[in-house]
Amino acid sequence: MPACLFVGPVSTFRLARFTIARVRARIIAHWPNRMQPEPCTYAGRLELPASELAGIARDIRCDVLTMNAHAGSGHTGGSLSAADFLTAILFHAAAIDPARPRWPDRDFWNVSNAHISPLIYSTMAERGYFPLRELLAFRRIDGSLQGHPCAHETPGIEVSAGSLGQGLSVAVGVALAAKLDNHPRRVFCCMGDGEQQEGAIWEAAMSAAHYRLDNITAVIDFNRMQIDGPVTEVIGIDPLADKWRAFGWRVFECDGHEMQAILDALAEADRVTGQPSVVLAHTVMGRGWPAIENDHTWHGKPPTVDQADEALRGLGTTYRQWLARLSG
Ligand SMILES: Cc1ncc(C[n+]2csc(CCOP(=O)(O)OP(=O)(O)O)c2C)c(N)n1
Ligand SMILES: [Mg+2]
Repeated sequence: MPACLFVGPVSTFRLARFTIARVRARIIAHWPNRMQPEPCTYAGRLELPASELAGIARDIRCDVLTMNAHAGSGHTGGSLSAADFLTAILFHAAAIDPARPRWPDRDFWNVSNAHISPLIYSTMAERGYFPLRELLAFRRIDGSLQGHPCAHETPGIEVSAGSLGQGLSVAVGVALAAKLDNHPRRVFCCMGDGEQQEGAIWEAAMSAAHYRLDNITAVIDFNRMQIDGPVTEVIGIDPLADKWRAFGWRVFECDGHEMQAILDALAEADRVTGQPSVVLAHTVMGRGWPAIENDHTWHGKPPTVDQADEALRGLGTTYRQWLARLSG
């Protein structure tokens, strides 16, 4: 049989199956209650203390490991390195209302290095944007938590992302709009260190300084690793702090795994007037699972169930226990 006669119907069948799955996913995502948050959510700035935040960050790491193993897919390394400062933003610094993701007075937060979606979703679920059990549908075509975040699929995701270098431009636009509206909104934008190689970041950095946007805080996951190896070996970004200073930003540096140091840096950034601020959070890729720490090959890999179990035991639980917690 000629190949075209064989391939044609198979492709048509696969396309039809894909289309049905996508339509089904959209119906389920917009079905009442499907992505409704758990009843207990909190509006505004939580300002939880560092000791409590550290425990939440540990739970979030357990979520990341479990959901990635369950999905058989997902970025593990950066999700573990950025866990502490994203916890600090969502559970301490940012005024948000997970029950009303579009609350007009909310602070704005986005994660530009959006391949760390397991962390984004885990932190959102723990904060109450949607039920924890949704994490077990991560990367499923009929789920609402796609590999790279989609604003149309997931309540609370402000901007679809995954293409590096774009998030700061969005954040600067929101910060500028807030200034024009005379609104006290604060804007938080997380980025990767390898992502600093993207030229668009520096255009956004220039405009934020030009417009004296003191309502924006960028936080960089300075784990010194990226998809292909150490950042210094791909395209070096040092001296990063001097570069941001030269672009007119106030720079703060902290141990990105020391919760109180993160809170202090965010608070200092909040007090800056007349210029934007950036926090260089010194982190370790894979932090929390010693076997993979500083190993760039874990940038985009999920653990197997056995590996996740080993990692979770190091965090004081097991894969089975955490899967049961997420299953509700
Ligand atoms: C514009 C663009 N170019 C390339 C990629 C592919 N890519 C995804 S992650 C990544 C490395 C990012 O490094 P870093 O920001 O350090 O993230 P980490 O590895 O620490 O999680 C690259 C090149 C992309 N997503 N977008
Ligand atoms: Mg990195």
